[in-house]
Amino acid sequence: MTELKNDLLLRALLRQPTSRTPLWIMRQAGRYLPEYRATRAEAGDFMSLCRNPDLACEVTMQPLRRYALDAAILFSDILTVPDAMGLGLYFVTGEGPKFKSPVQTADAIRGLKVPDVEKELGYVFDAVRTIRRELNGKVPLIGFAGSPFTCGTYMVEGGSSREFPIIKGLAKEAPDVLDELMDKVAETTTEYLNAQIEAGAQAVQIFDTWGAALDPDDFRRFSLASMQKIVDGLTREKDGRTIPVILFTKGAGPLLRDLADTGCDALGVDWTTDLAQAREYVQDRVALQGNLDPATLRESPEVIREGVARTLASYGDGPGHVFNLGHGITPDIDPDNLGVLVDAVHELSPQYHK
Ligand code: 1CP
Repeated sequence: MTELKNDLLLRALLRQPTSRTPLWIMRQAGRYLPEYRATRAEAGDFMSLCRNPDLACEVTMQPLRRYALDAAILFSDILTVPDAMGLGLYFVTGEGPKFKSPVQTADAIRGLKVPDVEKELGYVFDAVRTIRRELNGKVPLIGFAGSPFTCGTYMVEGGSSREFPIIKGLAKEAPDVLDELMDKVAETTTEYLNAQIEAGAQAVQIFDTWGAALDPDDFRRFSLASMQKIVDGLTREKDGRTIPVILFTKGAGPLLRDLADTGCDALGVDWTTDLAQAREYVQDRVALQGNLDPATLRESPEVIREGVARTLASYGDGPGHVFNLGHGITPDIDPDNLGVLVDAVHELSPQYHK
C-alpha cells in the first residue's frame, strides 16, 4: 500500500494538530477549468465522463496540477444513486439534471428497489481505484454521495426545483411514504459509500444541499434521520486509518448542533453562519469545513485575500478547521482567482497552529 504523503486533511477532520489549515474546494473539478471543458467534450457528455474511469480520473487530477490542494474529490455526481435505483438520469443543456421516471406517488415509492450497487455503480468504484493509483499517495481521496433528502428532491420533483412542492406535500400529507423513500435511498447510499471506501476513498462527504429547505421538525425527521442511518452504517476504519465522515447541510445554521450529534467527524458550513458561531454551536465536538462565500472569487486579489484572512480569523486558533468555500465554485470564475485563494490559505493559516 502506498504511503500517504500529505495527511493534513485527514488529521484536521479528526481535530488533530497540523502545521497549517488544509484546503480543498467543493466542485474543484468542473466547468470553470478550460481543461475540464475539453475533457467533457472528448467524453461527449457529462454522464459519459462519469462512466469512463480514465476520463473521470483525468478531471479529478486537473485541479491538483494547478493548485496546492490537500485533497482530491472523486469526479461523479450525487444523482448516480437515483439513476442506479432505476429512475433514468439524463441532462438537458442549460436545464440541469432530469429523470425519465420520477417517483411521485405512494405506489411508485413502494415499488422502488434497493439496487445491487456493485452491478449498477461499478463504474464509480473503478474510477476510485484508478484515481488512487494515479494519486500515488500525494493527497487523500474524498468519496461522496448526496443525502437521501437532497437526492429525494430530484427523484420526486423529476429535476431541479426551487420550491420543492411535491416532496414537501409528501412530508405533510404522507410522511410515512416519504420515510420509506428516505429509508431506501439511505440503504442504497450506505452500501454505495462503503463500496467507495472499500475501493479506496479515504474520507467521505454527504452533500445535503436542500435539507434546510424543510422546517426544523421535518429536517430532523427526513434529512437528519436518514443521514444518521448512513453514518451508523459506514465503515469507519480501513488499513489502520479512520475514515472521517463529513456532513454538509447548506444553510444549517443552528441545526449544526443536531448534525454534530450524529457521530460524524466534521461538518461543512456555508457562508451564512460565521465559523466562530458554528464553533460555539458544536462546542468542538466535530471539525468544521468552510466557509468563504463563492462570490468572493469574482473579486480582486486583495478582496479574496481579505476574505481568506477573515475566514481563518473567524475559526481562530487550534486544530479542526478545513478551509473550503461555503458551497461549490461556480463556472464563471477565473481560475487564477482560485490560485490567489490557495496561496493565501498557505501563507496566512500557519499562525493559527502554533
Ligand atoms: O455540464 C457539466 O459539466 C455538468 C456540471 C456538473 C458537474 C461538474 C454536474 C451536473 N455535476 C458535476 C460534478 C459534481 N457534482 C461533483 C464532482 C466533483 C467536485 O466537487 O469536483 C459533486 C461533488 C457534485 C455534487 C452535486 N450534484 C450536488 C451537491 C453539491 C452542490 O453543489 O450542491 C448536487 C445538488 C448535484 C446535482 C447536479 N448535478 C449537476 C448539476 C448542474 C447539479 C445541480 C442542479 C441544481 O442546481 O439543482
